[in-house]
Amino acid sequence: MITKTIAEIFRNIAKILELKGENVFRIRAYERAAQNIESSSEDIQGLINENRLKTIPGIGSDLSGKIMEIAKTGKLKFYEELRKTIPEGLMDLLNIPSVGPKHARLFHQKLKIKSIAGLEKAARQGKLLELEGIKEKTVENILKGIALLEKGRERMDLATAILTADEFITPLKSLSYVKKIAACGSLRRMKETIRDIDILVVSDYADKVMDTFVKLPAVKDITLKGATKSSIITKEGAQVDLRVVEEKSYGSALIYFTGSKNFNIKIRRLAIKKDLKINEYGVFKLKNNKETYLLGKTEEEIFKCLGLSFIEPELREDRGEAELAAQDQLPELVSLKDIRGDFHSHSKYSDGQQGILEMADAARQSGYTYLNISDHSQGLKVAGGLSIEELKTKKAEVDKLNSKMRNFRILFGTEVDIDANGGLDYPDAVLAEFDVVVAAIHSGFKQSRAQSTRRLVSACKNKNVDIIGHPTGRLWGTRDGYEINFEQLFKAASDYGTALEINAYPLRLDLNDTNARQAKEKGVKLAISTDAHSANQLRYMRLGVATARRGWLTKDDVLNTLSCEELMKLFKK
Ligand code: DGT
Ligand code: CA
Repeated sequence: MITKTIAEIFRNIAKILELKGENVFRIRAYERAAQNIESSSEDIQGLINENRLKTIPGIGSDLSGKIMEIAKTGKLKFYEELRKTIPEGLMDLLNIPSVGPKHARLFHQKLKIKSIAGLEKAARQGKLLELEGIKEKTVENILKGIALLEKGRERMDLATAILTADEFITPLKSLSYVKKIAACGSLRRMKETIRDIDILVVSDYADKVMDTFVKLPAVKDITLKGATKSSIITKEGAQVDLRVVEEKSYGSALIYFTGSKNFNIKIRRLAIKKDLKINEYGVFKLKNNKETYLLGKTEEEIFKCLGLSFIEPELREDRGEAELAAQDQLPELVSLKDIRGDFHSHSKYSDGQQGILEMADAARQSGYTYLNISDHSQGLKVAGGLSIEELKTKKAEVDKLNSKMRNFRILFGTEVDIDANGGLDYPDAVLAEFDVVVAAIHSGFKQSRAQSTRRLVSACKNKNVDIIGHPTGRLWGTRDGYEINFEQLFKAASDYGTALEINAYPLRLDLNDTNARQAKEKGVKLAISTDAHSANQLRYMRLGVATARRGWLTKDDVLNTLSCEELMKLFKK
């Protein structure tokens, strides 16, 4: 929690300074500090206690003093004062993807705009067009940005949902009168975005559970407090529902509240065919217009009684899984323990937070046997892309580190930029030197569908390219991806033996579940990668694996279930 508070305050300071047109280095310092605090591999509270904050890059005496103040008081005087210097609401404008500080200042000064709602109104009334430098296209992008932002507010990303659920599940789990507890709903199905969090508890003391639940520190408002169901809103604005059931209903309540709704309907129909009734309380036998409880304690016994093999939560979307479960034909889904390495990560050589060795150590601790350090390519200056000269230094370091490693290999890789015409940002001779080449688009998001597809297809054709990174380029809550013709991309990937990435970064999850499933059906191999920019972010693998499972992928469909030796053979195509 403290990490989140500090990072948020520092980010807001950076925003206010931006709005005031202050020195860019000062702004950047706060942003970097926020980022480094979030990605620190050491516990921030621990560092505060031991007075070791200055070991975090970018934290000097000034910022460490400010962090201490926040830790002690929950607030920062400097920030409180700074906030008073600009109208409330103006800062929100900077959350709109296409609005920078220059425009926000302009809107405020010339049109007295103070909020997102005010900006939307002015945009719709054509008032922004009267300002110098604002074109039709700018207004269009602002309105699109506002819509994206609103959409993002309705749902949270999966990583945020997991953390939020943990703030409730961890303290409740430790109570002696909580017998069982689990997250259900879209979170248990690991959907890429979550509207609200559903938690299920078994307890003989429902009233006590409810009392504790609504008083937990993460709670802001209580919307409902009942005997078996309560609902709260967290400080971040997320809704959490908690239900308490009896032990004999746990399995049926799990199935019901895990959903999806369409899956539940399917299951209910199957039950009816067997003269049974299923609801959240159990499976009931119908005889002479009388219902008798049959079972309901576990999901396993319920699936069995309906004549189905166990259906993993990630599959429960009514996409054919119940039909296959009836024939015991469900695929055996890939799981986190099958993953032996990661193909996409960044080090300090480009825009990562840590050095190669620290990244490799973290990967090794995850039980991996390889990690591809795929820093950006030369043209991508904003992300610290490496010149051909710099590649030599990096290669020397990778070789040196590898010579000392046992049972682990650092792969010398790149995330090479695909240019506007489908060309790659290093010549073929340079690309041939890498162990693993990930190729990805980072610009030209507004090109036509045909052109975007051509770019990706041409990257697939290059024999040095092993994987296409974040194939659709979408960044959830910020921008939709470029449009592509998936049929053509899948065909090219399959024809030329190029894998497609499932990028596990929570705001990307790209390819998504449905695209990944289609790709598999066209014979394409998938690579699940985290795109980690810090050692901590290697943990996002879990989200990528969940997306793969939602896409029905088995171990055989996923490249990073192979050993390093197998891969090196495969990539020498
Ligand atoms: P979301 O929108 O991300 O919160 O998605 P879910 O799936 O968590 O949906 P939610 O929270 O509305 O409901 C949780 C589960 O409860 C849902 O997956 C299935 C079940 N459920 C909710 N409403 C209905 C309904 O009208 N009929 C049936 N059969 N099940 C329902
Ligand atoms: Ca839900």
